[in-house]
Amino acid sequence: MLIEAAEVVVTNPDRNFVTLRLTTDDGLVGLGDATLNGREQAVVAYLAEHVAPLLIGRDAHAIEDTWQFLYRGAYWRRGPVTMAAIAAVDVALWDIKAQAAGMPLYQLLGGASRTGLLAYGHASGRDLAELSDSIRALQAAGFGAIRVQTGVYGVANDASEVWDTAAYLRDLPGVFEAVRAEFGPSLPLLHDVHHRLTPIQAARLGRALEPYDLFWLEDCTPAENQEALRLVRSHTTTPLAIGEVFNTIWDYRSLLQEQLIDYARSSVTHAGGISHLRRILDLAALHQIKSGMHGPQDISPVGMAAALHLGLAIHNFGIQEYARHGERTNEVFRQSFTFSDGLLHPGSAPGIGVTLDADAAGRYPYQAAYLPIARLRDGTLHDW
Ligand code: EZ4
Ligand code: CO
Repeated sequence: MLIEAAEVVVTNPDRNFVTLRLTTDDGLVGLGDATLNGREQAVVAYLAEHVAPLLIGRDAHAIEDTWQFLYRGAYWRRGPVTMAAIAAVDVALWDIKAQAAGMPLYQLLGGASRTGLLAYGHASGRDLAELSDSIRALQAAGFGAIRVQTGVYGVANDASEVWDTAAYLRDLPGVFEAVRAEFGPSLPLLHDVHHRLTPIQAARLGRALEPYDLFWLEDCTPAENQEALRLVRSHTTTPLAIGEVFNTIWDYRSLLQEQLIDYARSSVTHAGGISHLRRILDLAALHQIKSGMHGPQDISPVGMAAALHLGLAIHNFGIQEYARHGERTNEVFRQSFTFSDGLLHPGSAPGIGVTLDADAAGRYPYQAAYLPIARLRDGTLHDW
């Protein structure tokens, strides 16, 4: 079975998505997500100019060899653009292989290790009343775990946020105290710091949040400095999650081997696909670290579906972020995955279970868009 066509589809039904579509000589179509929020066209060019021509005529079954060919053969290794492009090829090939086998992909990855995947949704509010409404709305939508964010320490507008670290550190424990008082001890609660603290600030926050029993504290420091986590870890038992901006196993090496975190945040889309993320999570498993795959709206339904197949199959699944897509996105990407009773399931369709409606995609052309930024009160650019 040979790869006959490799096309890159860019569409913006609710936001930009980049999708690789591979077609084989016997007519199977595989999809891979290559969306890199705010830098989408860099991956489009990488795929269309440098990867697609190399794929034509290759054996569609040779997933590992193609992965190594794109990683080692390029000479220039790692990086978000490269690894998102490789991920898209990898997932599209797994999609094809599973369709050829007539099975949902998770069966080829070892079969289901559980009945469904615990998902968490995003609650936020500018004050406690708004936050409480947001949590209730998520519970009504079926979520059994919730990420809690507040705007009490920063002022957000469309493109940037004024960030005050001291106010944040002062206020956040009180927010969790109020949420626990209202929603009880058993609701799993998560929080994302977005890389905004120094190690000593993060250590203090982790310790201050211990009474509220967080499921995890995410991206407490800019984690490209893996060694910084040693200090945080030595001061707090609040579980730590890191890795949504990582793209290879090398970014995780000391975090996993020294057991400095509890959850690995990488997505299939940004960490080299099913083949590479599985390697990261296997190393994590040796150190009792679980998956906590990134699942924001900027990961397409194709990337979400791939994550669900991997999450269902691995033993060390932890939790899946699920930001839910809008109606137009669901019209472009038809999905077999389901969400009920707080659990996601990839469904039983052969492959990854997502098809792309090309006519619908064509109705929503690319529009340039960027992530927001954060600045301190004096104008200094801060981490987002
Ligand atoms: O800022 O997905 O945990 N989720 C996050 C996200 C990220 C965006 C980046 O593309 O931190 O909201
Ligand atoms: Co995050």
